[in-house]
Amino acid sequence: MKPRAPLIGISPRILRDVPKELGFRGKTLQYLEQSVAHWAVAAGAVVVMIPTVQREGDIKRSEIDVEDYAQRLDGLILQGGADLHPATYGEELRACRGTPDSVRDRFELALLHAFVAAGKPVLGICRGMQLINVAFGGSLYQDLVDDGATSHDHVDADAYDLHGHEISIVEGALLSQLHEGITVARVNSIHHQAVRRLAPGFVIEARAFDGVVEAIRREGDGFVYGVQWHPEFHWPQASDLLSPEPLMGAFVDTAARVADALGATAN
Ligand SMILES: [Mn+2]
Repeated sequence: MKPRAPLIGISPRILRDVPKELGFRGKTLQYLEQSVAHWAVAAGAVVVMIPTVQREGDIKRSEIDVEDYAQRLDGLILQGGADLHPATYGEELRACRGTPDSVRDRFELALLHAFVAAGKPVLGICRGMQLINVAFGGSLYQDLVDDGATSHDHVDADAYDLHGHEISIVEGALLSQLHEGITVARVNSIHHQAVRRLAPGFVIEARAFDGVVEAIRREGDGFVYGVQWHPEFHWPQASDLLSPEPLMGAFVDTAARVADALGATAN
């Protein structure tokens, strides 16, 4: 029999003002960007999206909670997206772009804590990494340039995922181990915020050439990892960019190992 593939949940992006030509008048869309899913599928995972859970739903109060997802699924990927509301790290809204979505913030924070409590691996991409840092007590630059963290733009609206920069990978970091000890690589860059105060219990795995934090990992046995770039857009083209496969491989392998261990305990 084919071994059971790990089941990975991806948190949704939320679109509240749906362009007229798509239909769905007055409705809210929850969606995932396909390359995130394909990246995980390519590493051997079965992937589902996790729609937001509203205990006080429009139609009927639900007893389903984030814990149900954390129990059933083997790992969580937090997608990129709009800025977190700075209230999540105790600041007034100052330099955010776009409209923060507190429903998404609350839902993803709850999901993250539920998966971590269940001992399941979590991988955060861009906003997802920022959310991980905030969830464990860190803070963000609301805007890297406005806040004086760097003079280099980490986002270029026209170039989008063709905009990038070099990173230095910390010696001995997991990311370095996954890439045969390399210490320099190139990644895309589609963000104007980043980690300011690192959350307690986390280590920095990589920084951009200008010092901006680009990858973080929670210390200890679990797998809670965040990258500031979008590895899913590195695949399958761009050969000069850091391969996204080792990191996803490590995440999916951890999900499979944890699932096996929990299964063995349950039997
Ligand atoms: Mn960057």
